Amino acid sequence: MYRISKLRKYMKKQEIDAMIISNFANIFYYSHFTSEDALLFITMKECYLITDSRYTIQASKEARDFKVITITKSYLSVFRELISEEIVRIGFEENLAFNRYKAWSEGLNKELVSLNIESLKYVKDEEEIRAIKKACVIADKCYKHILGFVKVGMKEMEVRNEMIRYMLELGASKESFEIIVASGARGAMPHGIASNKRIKEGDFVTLDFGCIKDFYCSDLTRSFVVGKPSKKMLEIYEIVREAQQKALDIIRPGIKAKEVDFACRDYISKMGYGDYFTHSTGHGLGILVHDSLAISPFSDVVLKEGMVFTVEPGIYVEGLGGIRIEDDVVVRENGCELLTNCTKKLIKINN
Ligand SMILES: [Mn+2]
Repeated sequence: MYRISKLRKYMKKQEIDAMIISNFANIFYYSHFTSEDALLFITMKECYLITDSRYTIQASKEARDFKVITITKSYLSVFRELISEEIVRIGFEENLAFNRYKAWSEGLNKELVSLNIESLKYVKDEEEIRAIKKACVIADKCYKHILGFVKVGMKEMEVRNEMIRYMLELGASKESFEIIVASGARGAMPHGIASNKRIKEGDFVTLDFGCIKDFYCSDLTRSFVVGKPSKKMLEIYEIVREAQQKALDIIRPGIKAKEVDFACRDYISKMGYGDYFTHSTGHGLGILVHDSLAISPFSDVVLKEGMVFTVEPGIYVEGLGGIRIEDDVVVRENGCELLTNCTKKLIKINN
């Protein structure tokens, strides 16, 4: 109930009497219900989970702190039954589907207020960190495995398929997003998902991947080389690795997210590649692979113990290729703990 009391504290501050929750990540976070076909309705006194008859049994088993209501006609008609006189202002998540917003604002005759409740999930509890760690261990093992699998002439897509197969074999429920396998010049696309391109001698290959375990995500990136690397790419690799280390070194409670970003960015700029680091340094990670915590030049969020996020600087040179190194970390009392631990030494595959 700790998560619900945090939410209620926030509702009180915003003068909200009840909150409608419709995003899967939030439904799961507050209720432990594992399907997205539901809504939560949380007042200062009660917690309701509204779902249809396909999920009634599952909901009563999973969402133990919630009263389960089986929908018969529509969500609107259930709300009408639940909403008493004393409920005046009702909160909803900012990305509520417009058709729902329209139906409920017209049908309820109450003040509906859009709220961003994402920051309530930034700090993870130990149960969440345990799940993320499990997902990270699978990703680490997958990296090690795939280094023994990749060969010159193999298609990026074959690498992707093997990564998915292997992570499932290790107990992942699925990949946490579409896997990026970007080799050679394709590496200059930070989000170059696997294609039918074959990996050539001399190509750097960037793998960006992760899995879902116990409903939590991992997100890991490594670049390695097949054959002999060019001098330029070797130089870029070392700059990215050093930039990432600079960010990891300054992470601790009390500093701002943008300071972590600047630690990477300033070093990359100093080394002459500032224009080639084209994205933020990292993002929050949890039930969603990208949560709204941004480790970017614009983020004034102050780091707290228990926050989990990625640190992933990269350098991308069109026509040449790209390098990115990404780890997942949790902020601890005196610094940060790495959740992903596979090697960052440049791996050269020779076959
Ligand atoms: Mn990432």
